[in-house]
Amino acid sequence: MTVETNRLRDLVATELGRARDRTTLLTEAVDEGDLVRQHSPLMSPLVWDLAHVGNQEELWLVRDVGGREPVRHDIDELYDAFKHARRDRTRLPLLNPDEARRYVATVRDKVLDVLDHAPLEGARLVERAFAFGMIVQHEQQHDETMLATHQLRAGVPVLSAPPPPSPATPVGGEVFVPGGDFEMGTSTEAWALDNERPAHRVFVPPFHLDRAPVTNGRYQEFIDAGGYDDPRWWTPAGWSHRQTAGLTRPEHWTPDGHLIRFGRAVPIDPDEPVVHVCWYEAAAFAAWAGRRLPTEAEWEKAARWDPATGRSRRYPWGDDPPAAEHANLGQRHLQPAPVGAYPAGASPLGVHQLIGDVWEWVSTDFHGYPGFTAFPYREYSEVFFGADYKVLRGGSFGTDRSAVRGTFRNWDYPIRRQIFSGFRCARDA
Ligand code: AVJ
Ligand code: FE
Repeated sequence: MTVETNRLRDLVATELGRARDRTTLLTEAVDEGDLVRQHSPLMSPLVWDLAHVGNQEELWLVRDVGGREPVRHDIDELYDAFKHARRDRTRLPLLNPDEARRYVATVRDKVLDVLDHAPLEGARLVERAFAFGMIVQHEQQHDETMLATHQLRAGVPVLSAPPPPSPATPVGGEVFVPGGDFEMGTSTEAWALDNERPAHRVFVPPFHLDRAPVTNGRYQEFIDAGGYDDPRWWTPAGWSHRQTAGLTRPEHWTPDGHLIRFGRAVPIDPDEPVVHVCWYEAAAFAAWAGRRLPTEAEWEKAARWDPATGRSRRYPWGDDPPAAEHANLGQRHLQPAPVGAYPAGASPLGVHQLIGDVWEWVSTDFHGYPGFTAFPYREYSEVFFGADYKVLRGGSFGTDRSAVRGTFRNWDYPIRRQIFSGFRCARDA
């Protein structure tokens, strides 16, 4: 067995363990009632996420990769995300919290055994570990979803974390991104998901992009200017949603200048990126400001294109994986950091906080790139392609580093704001 093989096994085991530590933290922080309760019709009960994580791991790693006997084939249907809507899941005969914990632990034991025996040797070693990488990312994605559920939970606060770093001076203004081709997407990033592939050249006309995400302070100006009451700034669908949903400010803002964060009322910091806004609010703000949302290609070019070499980087700061000084990721801090807090994470053009802090809405609908092939299942992303979903980029403070990269694509309905969503603006040059 080669050194690389051993190192890869160790890496996979470590990443699986890190994901499970996060899952454990999010599910041990609350009592039984909070695990089985529906905190919002938009979310699953936490105990569903827990067992679903184990069930996907069983399907993909124990059964598919390992060729082992099912642990519990009788529960597949309960934890199939396409079978029951989130709002209906509390009414299903789910595993109770103890059963769910035992189930995920049993699955994990088998997976570590499968990992020991997996044929992770020879050429394209890392690619062959893709199924493991996908499961690591899947659990981390659900950990972010569970964090969003915690944000919707009522009751005494149970989560806390140290505050993020604070910049000497907030970053503002915009940068110019010259027109020209760049390489979008990837064919080489080992754990990139199907929708990030393949790499392809895209021509992007010259444009200007905000150095930082739109802040609470700027967003407050939009509110104060009557932005929520002026249909001029809203798309027709956006205005109709603003009316029926009665939107007047970001979710979790109170009328007296506070926001509720994991159960605590805190003053709204004008230098922090605004979070919990939907695509329609983001687009309305941009129109009011005389700007627009960036396209997905613009966002990725600003995040990856290196003007010195013409190459696309893995991350804005280079090819090294995210470290603590680069980006606010991984639930280390349970809030976005003020703009300018991560100078070491800026792109060569001087764009800050593209990775981490808040997911950024872009103007683009979720589609496959030219040459897209669904892998390993159509259900991961292909079934969501179309005009119903808008793309979000860059990850949030709730996203783990294993589940975001310069090429990573998230998507959601344009009305959704329970996710950790913000945005930045662009304009034509
Ligand atoms: C990529 C965040 C849109 O949560 O619906 C989790 C990730 N896919 N389980 C989602 C996912 C299957 C997905 N998002
Ligand atoms: Fe899932």
